[in-house]
Amino acid sequence: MTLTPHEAGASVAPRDFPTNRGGLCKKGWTSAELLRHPDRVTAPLRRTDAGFEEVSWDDALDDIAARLVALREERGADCIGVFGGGGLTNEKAYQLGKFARIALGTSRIDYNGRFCMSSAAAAGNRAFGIDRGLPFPVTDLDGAETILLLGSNVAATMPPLLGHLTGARAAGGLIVVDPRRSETARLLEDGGGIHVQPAPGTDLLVLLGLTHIVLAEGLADLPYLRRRTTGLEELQRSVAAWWPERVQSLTGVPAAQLRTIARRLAEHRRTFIITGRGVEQHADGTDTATAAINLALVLGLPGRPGAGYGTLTGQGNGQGGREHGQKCDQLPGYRRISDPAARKHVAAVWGVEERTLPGPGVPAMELLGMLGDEVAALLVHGSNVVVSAPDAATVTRDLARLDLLVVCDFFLSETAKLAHYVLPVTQWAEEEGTMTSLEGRVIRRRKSIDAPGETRSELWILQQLARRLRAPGSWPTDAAEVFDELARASAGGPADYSGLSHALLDSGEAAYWPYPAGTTGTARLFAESFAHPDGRARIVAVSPGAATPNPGMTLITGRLLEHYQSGAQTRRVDELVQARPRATVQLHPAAAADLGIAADDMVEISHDGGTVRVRAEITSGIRHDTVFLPFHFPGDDRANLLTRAVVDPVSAMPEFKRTPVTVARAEGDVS
Ligand SMILES: Nc1nc2c(c(=O)[nH]1)N[C@H]1C(S)=C(S)[C@@H](COP(=O)(O)OP(=O)(O)OC[C@H]3O[C@@H](n4cnc5c(=O)[nH]c(N)nc54)[C@H](O)[C@@H]3O)O[C@H]1N2
Ligand SMILES: Nc1nc2c(c(=O)[nH]1)N[C@H]1C(S)=C(S)[C@@H](COP(=O)(O)OP(=O)(O)OC[C@H]3O[C@@H](n4cnc5c(=O)[nH]c(N)nc54)[C@H](O)[C@@H]3O)O[C@H]1N2
Ligand SMILES: [Mo]
Repeated sequence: MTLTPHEAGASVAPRDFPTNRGGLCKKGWTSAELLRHPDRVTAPLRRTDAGFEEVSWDDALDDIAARLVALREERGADCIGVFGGGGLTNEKAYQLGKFARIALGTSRIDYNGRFCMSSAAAAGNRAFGIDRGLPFPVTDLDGAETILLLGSNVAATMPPLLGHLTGARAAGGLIVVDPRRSETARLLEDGGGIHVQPAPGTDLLVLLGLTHIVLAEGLADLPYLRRRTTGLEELQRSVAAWWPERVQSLTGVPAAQLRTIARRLAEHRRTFIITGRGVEQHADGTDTATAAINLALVLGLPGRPGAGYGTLTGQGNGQGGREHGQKCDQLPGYRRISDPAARKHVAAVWGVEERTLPGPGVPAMELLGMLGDEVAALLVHGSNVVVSAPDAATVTRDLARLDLLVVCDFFLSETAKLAHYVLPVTQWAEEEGTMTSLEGRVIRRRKSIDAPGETRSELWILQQLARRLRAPGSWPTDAAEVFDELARASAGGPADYSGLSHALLDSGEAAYWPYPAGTTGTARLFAESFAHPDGRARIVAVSPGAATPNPGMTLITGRLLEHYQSGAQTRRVDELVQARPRATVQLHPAAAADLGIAADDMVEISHDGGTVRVRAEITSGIRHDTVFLPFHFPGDDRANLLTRAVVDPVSAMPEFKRTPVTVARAEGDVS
């Protein structure tokens, strides 16, 4: 039986989660439309010379499996790549990691969280020994007097979170660090805080400057530092030379503003430091997040009631998606695949010999860089890399060089259009499962309507392929059963879910991981100790390296309220397309005047062979040396035609937010 979303009661009602506060952003209100959208793929598709043709599941799966087996025999299992997504449920993410390792036998799996959470995750693991985006319930923010929000535009990207910032705003303590007067920075126009506008990519210097002031003015929490951290002396040495005037000359942030902020952060006890993609998606993103953590540690925030440090995880399951084995170096429970004890434990749960598990693979950009060469086949689950990966032109070219590209999606995304096979999968309201929120809370997702046509759950697809590949292990399609196995596999790991089950979550209990069997979970981390063996946080001294501003114009990229990610979904919702049909570039009036560009002129933005032509949106809300493009649009509007595969050496996060570009009025434009 097939019900319309309305009949099934699946219209998107605001859910009653504390992260949500009954609010739902614009894209949320309209997402029910996507469940029965005419563009939905509802049968397996095979590419032929004449375009896609519908085929039966058996034909599709038999052929895919046969081609995978042949490639594996000829070239070894590592010639097969798997690309996952942070939108997958925990169950699907877990099963995908297991499928790669024991059904395909490949080490080459990674996922789009590499573009999203990897720098903050690497910094959190390094400093605290654990990576949970917010190590406290999001409602803790409600009582804040001061929140330093770096590179995050929550007003557009996480509107439900705004309710938790009103306390800090009312106290005059919301500090937004963004080269643009973003929607979030605009909240401060009626008082309520400070907007700091550094040159793109210089946040590390701003943070070193703030830490310098805190230490120099005797504002540090020395008893906390002595008792709970290691590495203070090295930090003192590393920030000594970053006096505020020097920071000002490189970042454009006035020294007086830096002093005001440092004092404000230290004066109040209820202080939070929060980072977003704006400071993390850089070639020094891990060090910048580390500098934010160091500042938090110097102020004694992590673990102090009503205070803390955190990062705002982005995708639907951005937190859970990074815990259960989609990462190239990871086994479930956030364990390292190179750790012999973890390998032994997980191999036993999977019913295979430890020696058959592959070792670490390569991170996303390296994996995409192998397409058509070392990697001959790619399975994509929940990412639209043609639009969202840096150096998109190269990625697009190389996808077309694959012997086999299989994309599981609900729509013919720009990536799916290049596939040999597109396999239609269920959407959120059509499947059971769990997601883990940005505060580490595991939440049930329930099926409320049947999926259309021949659509299948990814758990079923993985089972069917595993059988055809004669894989060891069990491949249940019931999400509750998969969750139980995930829970066992995670036992003893940093992200321990072993005390959880669908039944327990169904009881409505607020469940925060780590949740080992026999406990009731962990709403707040770090109250007593950090997750390193000695219980102390590591202060890792970081230095700016090349973090000086670009001499010319710098492109930053990011999001609009109306669109989601690569736009594969939101570009199909009329209301959103009408509101934002195409990309426009934000440009400061002074820069526009210098370049002879007027509002709505066609502008050419170029870097290293890549060019984007879009209309100009002139706004005084951006620095004169900076331009902004949203990355949601396909074709020649793709911001990622300009970004390059430069990555952070620790996290392998690409640099999405600091591309040197030239900007010019497009020749022959007569608008
Ligand atoms: N509407 C909407 N909401 C979304 C998404 C979406 O696509 N659309 N995506 C979701 C996902 S996956 C994520 S990860 C989150 C991301 O959420 P955010 O982190 O809020 O998103 P971004 O727009 O990428 O970047 C935030 C801000 O960083 C600023 N910025 C750019 N460069 C720099 C810099 O060098 N320094 C500083 N300090 N700031 C800089 C930009 O101007 C931008 O305003 O949003 C989630 N929510
Ligand atoms: N220039 C620039 N580029 C960026 C960023 C930036 O700020 N600037 N941000 C980066 C960030 S933070 C992120 S998270 C990425 C996001 O970019 P992508 O990884 O491309 O993410 P989505 O657009 O959400 O793509 C998800 C695709 O999977 C499908 N999908 C959704 N759910 C499922 C599912 O359960 N199963 C399957 N099989 N498919 C599903 C959707 O229909 C869609 O086609 O973009 C990154 N790229
Ligand atoms: Mo993201």
